[in-house]
Amino acid sequence: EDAVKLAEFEARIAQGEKIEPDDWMPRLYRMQLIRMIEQHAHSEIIGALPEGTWITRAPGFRRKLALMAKVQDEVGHAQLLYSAAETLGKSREEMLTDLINGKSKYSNVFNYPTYTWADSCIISWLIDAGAIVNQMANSKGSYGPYCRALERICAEEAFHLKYGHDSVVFMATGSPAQRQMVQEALNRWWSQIMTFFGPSDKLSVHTETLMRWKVKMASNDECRQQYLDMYVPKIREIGLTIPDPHLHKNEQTGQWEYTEPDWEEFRKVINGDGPCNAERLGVRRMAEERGAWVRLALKNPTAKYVRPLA
Ligand code: BYC
Repeated sequence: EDAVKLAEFEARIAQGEKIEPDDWMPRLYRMQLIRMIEQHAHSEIIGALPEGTWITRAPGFRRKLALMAKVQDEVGHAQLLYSAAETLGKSREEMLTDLINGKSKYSNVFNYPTYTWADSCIISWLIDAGAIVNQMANSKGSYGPYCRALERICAEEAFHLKYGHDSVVFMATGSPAQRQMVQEALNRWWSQIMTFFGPSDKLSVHTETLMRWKVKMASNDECRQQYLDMYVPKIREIGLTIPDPHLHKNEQTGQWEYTEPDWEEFRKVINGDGPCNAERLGVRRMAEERGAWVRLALKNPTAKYVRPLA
């Protein structure tokens, strides 16, 4: 009976139909979607932290306003994504608990520090650009709630991209000190940008299954190649140097060639052992503890709860 259902399910996907929460789906499809959407949601709230720490130190009122709005959007994306994942049967509480306990992953790139204002500008432009490449592709995928969340997220990300581009161009065309600061930030972030799309297709575990079911609409390497096509010229156009002497487009294959990122470091970082993992999860844990009384009060307005001292 399941074989018949599976065939029907795969036929619907092949025809480009959307799968909705109450439709039959294979257990593996459900589990994979929960894993991916949950990780994506966590990436949004943890991703708010490296940029968020620059709100108080933003250079000027306009930049502060724009960054505040951007960071707020990222947290809003997490809300949309947690709601999409909840349609598959895992509660928000469970997801947040798995994040805090280190059981669930989130994007590796947010485990690196933002030393200067320029680091936050590079994230706003070039990490958000990566997110758009990945999410525009996957918004055409098979699971309705995830696709709808991605469409809305991409619309907001497109605005972040403009803000990020403007901030980077401002520095890259500014004083020698500003140019140096933004170049140094690019030097620090380039390898993170390259790993953002996940391991090479040879090493990727889930791509094949996820592409068959149209959860992923492009492989990790396809997204990376598309990104390089779109952004290498834009980065060079403003006079920045990409810190990879091997980066070039092979005109015969039409593929970018580059120094392979350090996948061993990547493996460590996604398994909890990066420069800022403990700090990032520490902040989340604190937020959970401080917000516990609110959640309790919402559930049970008459409960007595002693709010911990800040
Ligand atoms: N970081 O088989 P693979 C944002 C894991 S937020 C960490 O290729 P898959 C922003 C992977 O989970 C937007 N882990 O996996 C926010 C798997 O481990 P498990 C972030 C990674 O799923 C605030 C293992 O490696 N975007 O932009 O086929 C401010 C094997 O990999 C990563 C998303 O979350 C990574 N980079 O493909 C500013 C997009 N890559 O689970 C900006 C949604 C791989 O087996 N996610 N792993 O233990 C995806 O599109 C896919 O999950 C990935 C990976 C392309 C990331």
